[in-house]
Amino acid sequence: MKNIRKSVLTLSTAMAMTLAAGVASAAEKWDMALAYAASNYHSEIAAAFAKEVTDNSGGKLNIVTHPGGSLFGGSEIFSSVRRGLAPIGERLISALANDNPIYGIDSVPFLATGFDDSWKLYQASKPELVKTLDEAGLVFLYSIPWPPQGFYSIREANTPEDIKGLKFRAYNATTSKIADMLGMVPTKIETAELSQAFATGVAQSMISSGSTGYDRKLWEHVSYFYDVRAWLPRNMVIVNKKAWNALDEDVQKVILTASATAEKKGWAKAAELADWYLEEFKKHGMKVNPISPEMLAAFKAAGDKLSKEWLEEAGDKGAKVIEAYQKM
Ligand code: PCA
Repeated sequence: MKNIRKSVLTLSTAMAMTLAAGVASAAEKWDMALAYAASNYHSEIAAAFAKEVTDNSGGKLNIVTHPGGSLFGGSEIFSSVRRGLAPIGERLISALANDNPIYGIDSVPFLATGFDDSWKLYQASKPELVKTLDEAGLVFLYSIPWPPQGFYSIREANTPEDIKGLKFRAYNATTSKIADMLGMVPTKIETAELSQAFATGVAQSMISSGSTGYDRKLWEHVSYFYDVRAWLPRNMVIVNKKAWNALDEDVQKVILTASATAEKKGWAKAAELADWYLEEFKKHGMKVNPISPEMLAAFKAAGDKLSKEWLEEAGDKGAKVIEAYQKM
């Protein structure tokens, strides 16, 4: 009898322990897909965001980041989050411009070329961006810019003649089209494959920020960086709407607070690092120069055409956003 009671007791204790463990491990795990290097500020801020959510959600949600395209490659992240294959991810917004022109507004050439204007353009376009994402089954969390975009070339580029025929690495429709207009040969390549592409000669030029060239040690393959400041593209962090709706309201609040923190840090960090990257280029022997007037004129002529094209595609909605931006 004594023995039986003991084993019953043991059993109920064991059950209670299992239950408690069950509650403790009930934290949902979200894998967060990131395309850029773990050491890039976008990824570092995403990691801090994930930690803040994990720490503050009272054990209900654990977000784990996967940088460098290790969960999904950059070009797969948007559709993966839409389809719920990943509940959360970060994507370069303008890479989606073929889906909807509103995604391309931050890459309209020479529309916003510094951080202050870029912030205004973001604020002016945010309601339309959030709405477009909502219609696609996504919840928008935050958006952080890349530093101003410059031109990388293996050849010295003083005149448009100098760059004709160069193989050009593109990351969105705008960069592809500019390359075409300037007689270069564009190919889309994600940053994860960038060093390889330049090492093997698949790419010989590109438009990007100092940040991406720094992450991929492009000084090993490219000698010239021209500080064009053509635009500041942004990344955004998005959540699958079904996954979002399944969360308790208090967890949603924790996420929104962490998003606001991440965004604030991200804008400050991008501005702080913009010139630093270019100094690092110089230290590694790259020639960093302003763009020549002739080259700038060529970029601006291509930019004008693309701006007009964007306005036509974006119609009334686009015109309203531009108007709001210009009033800010
Ligand atoms: N880096 C990213 C997007 C813009 C940027 O500065 C890239 O080159 O893919």
